[in-house]
This record gives sequence, C-alpha cells and structure tokens, in this order.
Amino acid sequence: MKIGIVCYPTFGGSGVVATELGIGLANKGHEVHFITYRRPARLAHFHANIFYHEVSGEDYPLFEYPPYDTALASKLVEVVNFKNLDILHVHYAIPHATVAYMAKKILLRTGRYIPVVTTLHGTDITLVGKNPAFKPVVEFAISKSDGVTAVSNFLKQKTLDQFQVEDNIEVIYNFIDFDRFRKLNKDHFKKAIAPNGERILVHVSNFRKVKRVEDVIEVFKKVYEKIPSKLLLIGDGPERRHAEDLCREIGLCHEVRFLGKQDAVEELLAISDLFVIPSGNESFGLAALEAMACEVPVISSDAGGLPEVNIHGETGFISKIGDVEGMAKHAISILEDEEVLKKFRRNALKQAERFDIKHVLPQYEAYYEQVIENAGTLVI
Ligand code: GMT
Repeated sequence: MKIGIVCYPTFGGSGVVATELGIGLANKGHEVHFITYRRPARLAHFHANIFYHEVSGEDYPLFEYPPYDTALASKLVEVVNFKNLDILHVHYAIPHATVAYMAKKILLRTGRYIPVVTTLHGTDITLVGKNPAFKPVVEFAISKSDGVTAVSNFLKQKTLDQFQVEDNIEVIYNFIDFDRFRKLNKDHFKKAIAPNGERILVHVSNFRKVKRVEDVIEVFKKVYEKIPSKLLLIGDGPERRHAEDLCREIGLCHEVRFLGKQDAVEELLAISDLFVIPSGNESFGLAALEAMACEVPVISSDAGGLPEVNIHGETGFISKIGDVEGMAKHAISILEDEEVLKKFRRNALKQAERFDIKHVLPQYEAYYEQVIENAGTLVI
C-alpha cells in the first residue's frame, strides 16, 4: 500500500506512535509518506520505503498566525495526486482530521477519492477537542473520516460520550518495538547515577499540567524518606520550571536529575527500578508501556486508559488521581524487597509483550484494507 501519514513531528505520544507505525509499515514493504512541518523526531535514519514531505506555508505580514491548515491541505492534495497514495492516516484529530477532509473534498472535484483514517490519541478528545472553540469542527471531521481508531477502550467510550459520532470506532492499542525497548545492560550508567546502589525512580513526559509532575516529586519525597533513592525526570515542557522550584523548596535537588528531552530513553529505563505516571488524564500511557517493556514496574493514577496498561498488583499499582500517599506506599512495597521487585519486573515485561508491534501492525493493515474496500460509501 502507499500510505500518507500526517502527525505532529514532536516527541509527543501521537507523533511517536505515528512515526513508529510508519517505520513498521515501511519495514513490511509498504510505501510510507510522512507529511508534516518538520522531520518527525523519531525518523532518524534513511529508509528506502519512507518519504518525507515538508509543509511550509508562506509567511506574509498580514498573517499573525500563518495558515498551517491551508498549507497542509494543499500539500496533501499534491502528495496524494503525485505519489498516488491509497490512503491517508492522520494522527491527532486537531487539525489533521479537518484538513484531511478538506483535501478529500478538493480531490473529489477531479474524481479522486482518498480514504482517510483518523486516529484519536487523547487530549484531541478529552481536553482540547471538547473545548467549545473546537468541538463542532472536531465532531464533524471525525464523523467524515472513512475510519476512526482510538488508542484505548477508555478513549473510544469518551469519544462516544462526548461527540455525536457513529459507534464504529476501532480500538487499536499503542504498541512497542522490542528491538528497541528491552532491558539493556547499562550498569555503568547506574553506577554514575546511583553510586551507592540507591533505587532509581523515573518519570518521562512532556511536563504539561495534565502529567501532574508535582505528584511525582511528592511521591519521591515519601519514598526517599524510607529508601535511599534517586529520581530521574526526563522530558521538558511548561511545568518543568515549577517542578524544579518544588525540588528546591523541599530540599531534594541533589537527589533529582532533570535530564530534559532524551533520544535514547530506553538506556535510562534500563537502569530504572520504578516508573511513576500520576497523570490527571491519560488515554493510554505509551511512556508507561515503554517502561514496562524495559522491565520497569509502574506506579500510576487510575486516569483514563492507564488501567488497560498497568495491572494493579501485578505490573505495578494504581491509585486515585492525586493520592500521593497511596502511590508512595505502593512504591515502597515494591522497592523495599528485591524479590517483590523482581516479580513485578517479570510481570511488567509479560504485560508489555501483549502490545508487541508484531501483533498491532497487522491490525492497522487489516483496518486499512477494510477502509479502502468500503471507500466511497460515506456521504461526505
Ligand atoms: O495529549 C498528550 O499529552 C500528548 C498526546 C499526543 O498526542 O502526543 O499523547 C496522547 O497520545 C499517546 C499516544 O497515543 C498516549 O499514549 C497518551 O496517553 C496520550 N496522552 C494523553 O491522553 C494525555
């Protein structure tokens, strides 16, 4: 198949999933065209089946906001026509589903029907999408997609509850590539970060409010009072400043390392003992799955789709959003006993294997085929 992928090229979850999916499809012989404003962060190497089309709009003094949507729609029309694509797969509804609809209508004028699959990732539904500033357009664009997938049952249900759309959303979970995410031997890193054998807690996110990074620090503080430990904070975003201030306030700066954005997250997960993800909102929690693939148990909140990934009492523990006391208690119960930690590590890996890219890729391929077969039956 010739597949066009539209996504945010950043380190965010939707961009990561879109890029890894594209690479996986290319490895299976499909021709994949990424269409976005920057080379996706995880698209680091040359691949014979992968093409990248950069969207660059015209800047003009009249524009306070350069019209990216228009530039993207024009690019989609161009790439679909000249590369003869079979399908467009857009990740994160805003604005990609709307723009794909526009491109589809434009292409129809010349009798070309391009089927569009929209993958809903999270805040495009739970936060931004339901905002009245976007809702009517998001609802319309979802209902005009030829196929819609959601990354968890939770997100599917949320979409059906919040929007008037048909109940034909396919759940296809986030996935993991074990060629990359597995427990590597990085003992020299461990020695550098925890020279006295301290436990290592880790958190990876885009440091947005929804991630509740301050809860991570509060949990760490309580663990640290009982067990010698270190905290690694990976990623960057608007809440980082606040998080650093909090560490200073509680006098734990020397035990917390802010590592910023990291390309090789798996190398840091390899030396970690516990992953903390206390989000207030999380449709799936890809970062938790990546940790589990590296045999790191998870302390999470019960937000959104997290309980579909992290199994309470098996791969880690789940507490109510904001229950830092409970999270710390659970964390200590895993970290204080080597045998318990080993058991949770094994379980985490076993659960992560359910989400192996090898099982999930064929689900996307089958879904594309189904959508292409039904193309043109939707009234647009
Ligand atoms: O919404 C975000 O925080 C970023 C978002 C994205 O689209 O980049 O992440 C979402 O998509 C990921 C991949 O499907 C999911 O694993 C994350 O759980 C989800 N984030 C939220 O729902 C907050």
